Amino acid sequence: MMNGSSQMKRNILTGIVLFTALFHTWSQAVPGKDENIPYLVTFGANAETSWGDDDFSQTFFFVIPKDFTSPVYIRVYDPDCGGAIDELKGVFDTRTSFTVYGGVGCYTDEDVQTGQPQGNYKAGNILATRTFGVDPRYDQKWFTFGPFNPTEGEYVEQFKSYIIKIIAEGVSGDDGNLYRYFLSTSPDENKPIEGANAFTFEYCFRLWDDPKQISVIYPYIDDRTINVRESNFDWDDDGYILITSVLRKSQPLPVSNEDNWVESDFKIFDKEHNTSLAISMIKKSSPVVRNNNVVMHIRNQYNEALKFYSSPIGGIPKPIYGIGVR
Ligand SMILES: [Ca+2]
Ligand SMILES: [Ca+2]
Ligand SMILES: [Ca+2]
Repeated sequence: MMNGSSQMKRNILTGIVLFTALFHTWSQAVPGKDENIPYLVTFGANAETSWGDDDFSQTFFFVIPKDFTSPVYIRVYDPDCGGAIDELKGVFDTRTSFTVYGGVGCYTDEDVQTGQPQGNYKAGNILATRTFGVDPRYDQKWFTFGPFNPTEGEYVEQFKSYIIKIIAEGVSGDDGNLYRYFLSTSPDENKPIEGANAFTFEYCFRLWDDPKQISVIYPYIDDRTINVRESNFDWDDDGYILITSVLRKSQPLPVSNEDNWVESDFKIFDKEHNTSLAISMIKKSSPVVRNNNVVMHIRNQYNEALKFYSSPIGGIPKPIYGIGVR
């Protein structure tokens, strides 16, 4: 049991570590460049979960340092569902809404923190919204939301930053909408903001078809975390999921197959606090699994969702001891 003042010290310390780490990032592509993930994916509300999206909703948060005071834009690549990239079932009849939120609660509301599209997960003020069906104007092209003043987001002292939320939701239809985001200083091109970052609590994305491509995601482990439960959905039994950290070389996790969740628990070591884990996805070479959409989340011992940052906090973890933790 910790007393209030030592808990406060730890919170301040965590804040400083987070702030320092966030401030050294320079990447607001979602998925991030160190993730090597081709696309985010959100299916229409009438899709079957066996196609790889468990809830037809995906929430991301952009973190903008408070010292950055110029307008920002949220750009969406291929927001429409049709044409070259998206996943067809029957005919393209899927409509996807993208809604940008700011203001009090857009991040701190407790329902938002669950990472699930339940309760008040849309908390905050709507800053912009648009729904896309088949639209050749935006096929393999960028659509830009904004400008937004960063102060329209929710200020979060722990991050010394404003947070703006975007929710993609499959309104209707049964196809898969593939897309990407970029937080930019420009409406016409992708120009990153020094020190900004992005994160999600539950990640739904497409793996590459090429089995040589390894995608990696990076949950951040805060200093309250003692145990975690990792959960993956609809992995199609596609090879291996390996955990690497500052302490562990590679620890395999059980993988899901078709339309099911698989969970596993593991202990977090003290030296892993305030660092990122790397969760690497090694596809099997044969038979090659194509169009594999998957979902992943990770929770601590309080059942709180941990954040996957697009640019890993503290950088890509390299094992310092090289322990092969099983
Ligand atoms: Ca369809
Ligand atoms: Ca699309
Ligand atoms: Ca799948």
